[in-house]
Amino acid sequence: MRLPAGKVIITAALNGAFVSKEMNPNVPEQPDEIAQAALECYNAGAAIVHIHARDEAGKPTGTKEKFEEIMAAVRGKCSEIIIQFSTGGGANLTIEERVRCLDANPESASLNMGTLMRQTGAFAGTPFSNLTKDIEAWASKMKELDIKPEMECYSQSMYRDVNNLIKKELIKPPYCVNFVLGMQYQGAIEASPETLISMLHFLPADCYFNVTATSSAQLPVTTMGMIMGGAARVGLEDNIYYSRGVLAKSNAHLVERSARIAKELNLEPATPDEARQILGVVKR
Ligand code: KMH
Ligand code: ZN
Repeated sequence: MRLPAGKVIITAALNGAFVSKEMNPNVPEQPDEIAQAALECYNAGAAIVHIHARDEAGKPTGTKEKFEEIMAAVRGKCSEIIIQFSTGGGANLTIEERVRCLDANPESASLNMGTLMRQTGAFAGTPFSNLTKDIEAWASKMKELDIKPEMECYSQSMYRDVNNLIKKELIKPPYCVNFVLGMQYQGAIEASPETLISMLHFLPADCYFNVTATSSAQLPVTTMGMIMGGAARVGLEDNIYYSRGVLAKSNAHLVERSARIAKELNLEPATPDEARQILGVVKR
């Protein structure tokens, strides 16, 4: 399903679990840094911020208290933007820790639609586990709490679980799918024009699509997604560079460029309230 004509929805993925200040000193980790980044991204044209929590040492954490702290900090600086918490968490978190963020009552949360295997780094061999029974349980909890799930699909195979949730009415339309392309996990697919077209071709009915692409594919593949009627996710979680060898100065640096390109393509970035209306996000 395409976004309304002339509109695009931009998500800023601020920090993720893997990127660090050593890789790019502008990655926001602590609540006040995350809040400042959210404000700048809102001013640059983002309607949604996708957030992972870090502890004081910068390691991924899943405590309700930390997510509440982040929520209060972001709301204190930017009351408008849609806050999406990650239930992907980080490789060091248990399945229970990953979903505790739902108790902090975000408007939206990511919902990963299948199991992948990490093959590089310190957690090589640790699965990114998302079994159907867990996906169902998390979707039910999000439905109960009126939290809009964004279904993260790393390949077309994950549409089986999307269709399962739709069939069992564990999610409410309109549905939101994020194509996560180019992850270095076993089971993921590349970020390219061909994979994007294929993901779109097999997308189940009544699903809006967002496009995430890693590293140097972020700009071209998310731009292609906008042209095809999708939303775009940019930010330091997926790409720490602005251009070859040049680190991005901030998340807003990346959002500004995508908003500028969108406008050149006659696509107006949706405000958070417009995005809520389009995607069926319940305002807090
Ligand atoms: N960085 C990827 C694993 C999530 O946070 O739930 C995609 C992602 C998933 O953002
Ligand atoms: Zn994430």
